[in-house]
Amino acid sequence: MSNLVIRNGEIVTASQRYVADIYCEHGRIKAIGQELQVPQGTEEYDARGKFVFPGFIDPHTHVRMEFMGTFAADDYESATIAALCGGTTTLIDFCIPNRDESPLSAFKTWQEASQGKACSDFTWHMAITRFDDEVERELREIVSRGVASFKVFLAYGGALGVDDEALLGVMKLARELGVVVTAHCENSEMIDTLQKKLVDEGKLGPEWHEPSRPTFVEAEGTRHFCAMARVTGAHGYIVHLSCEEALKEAVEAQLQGANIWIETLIQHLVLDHRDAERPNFEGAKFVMSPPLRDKRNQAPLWAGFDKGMIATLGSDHAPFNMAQKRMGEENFCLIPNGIPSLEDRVRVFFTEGVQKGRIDLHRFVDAASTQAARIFGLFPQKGTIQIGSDADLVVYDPTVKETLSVDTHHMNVDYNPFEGREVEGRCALVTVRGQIQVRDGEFVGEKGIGEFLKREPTHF
Ligand code: DUC
Ligand code: ZN
Ligand code: ZN
Ligand code: ZN
Repeated sequence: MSNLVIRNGEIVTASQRYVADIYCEHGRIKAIGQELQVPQGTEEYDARGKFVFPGFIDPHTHVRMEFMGTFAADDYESATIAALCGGTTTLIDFCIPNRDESPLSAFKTWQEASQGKACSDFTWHMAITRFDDEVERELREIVSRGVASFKVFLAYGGALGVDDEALLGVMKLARELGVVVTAHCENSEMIDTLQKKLVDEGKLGPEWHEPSRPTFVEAEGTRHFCAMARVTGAHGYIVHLSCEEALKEAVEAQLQGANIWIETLIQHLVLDHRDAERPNFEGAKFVMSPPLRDKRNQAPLWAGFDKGMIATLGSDHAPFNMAQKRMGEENFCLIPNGIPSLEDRVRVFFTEGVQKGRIDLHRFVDAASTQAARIFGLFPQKGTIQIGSDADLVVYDPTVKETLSVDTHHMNVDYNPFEGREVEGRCALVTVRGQIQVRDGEFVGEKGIGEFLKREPTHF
């Protein structure tokens, strides 16, 4: 690997903005300054007129996932190539054991799925679908191997969800070990009841998915999880918060002193329930959980980013092809939940957030990169531009306009939820530890170089 100097770009981090050169050596940022002298043979890139951002971090993806009777359509190669083309240089996937599988067995499965395939760096949140002495022993082992966050589902009771006893056990363990508990906050039993009622009434199309998991059910789950965080003192992270009602619960808990961070998804910021009402089963493309909401929830979510109550932006990338979505053609409850959005998360956020004046450039970088690094134990190796950090850099040309489409995206899925939407900006150059992986929005790099990132617990 040759060394690289990126000259004259406008460097933007969560707190700084200035024009300088960045010299990368042996995978790290070695020097930042004006007219840097670099060794002979160093590759030069002129970033004049472009932004240079720290590589973006997606704190929530499902690259490998067995779910609702099928498998997510990407693998570590296709997902990380798509991620990189869109500026994401690190992703945090979920390692999810089946109900009676041991955590270490799932850990091995995720290792095998990723090693030698990932083209960007990655790590996992360890999901807990059962809690007993054996699981607890193995979780301690997994934390010692560098996994500093757990995941629990309050939803999906039959398959993945945990009851309160298990939840308390997990959160007490997390408190002791200093790891963050991430949580899907929707009440499973309430959803079962509402789904059954709608199905009995013959309401079977994708447009009934949202009414089966209304905002007050998510708000209740959110409140419940926040109370658990207060009781145990554990650090909690609410994934994919979708609506104003749940936001109010989480913010109230923050004000009461609970250690709670909030993540929202790009889908919830720009798509809405009308998308799930499209005719001819097209609405199935927009079935995910929590569901796309009424549009009036979007302004409070943007304000939550702007004011710092919401910490991070995720994708919840969960790619299912139309043939898989059709498993639920007769009954919306059987439509695999998920929207593919790993590739487009950053550019849609930039376009709708920064360019439309809803958030500033620093908050954009903070929410799409820095905060995830801080919360999940990757900072300052990832999430910023400073001497000693990994040289994961995105040179972003805001003057290029592109139209998002299934015809040009790199995700291994046969539709794009943002089809026809114009975005401002393209990733002119993307590096992973100093290695050029993307030029002008296309993957030009080396496959399989992605590394598993070991993380230390930091929340004591
Ligand atoms: N929600 C989704 O839409 N897909 C994957 C899992 C989840 O919670
Ligand atoms: Zn979820
Ligand atoms: Zn998810
Ligand atoms: Zn392409």
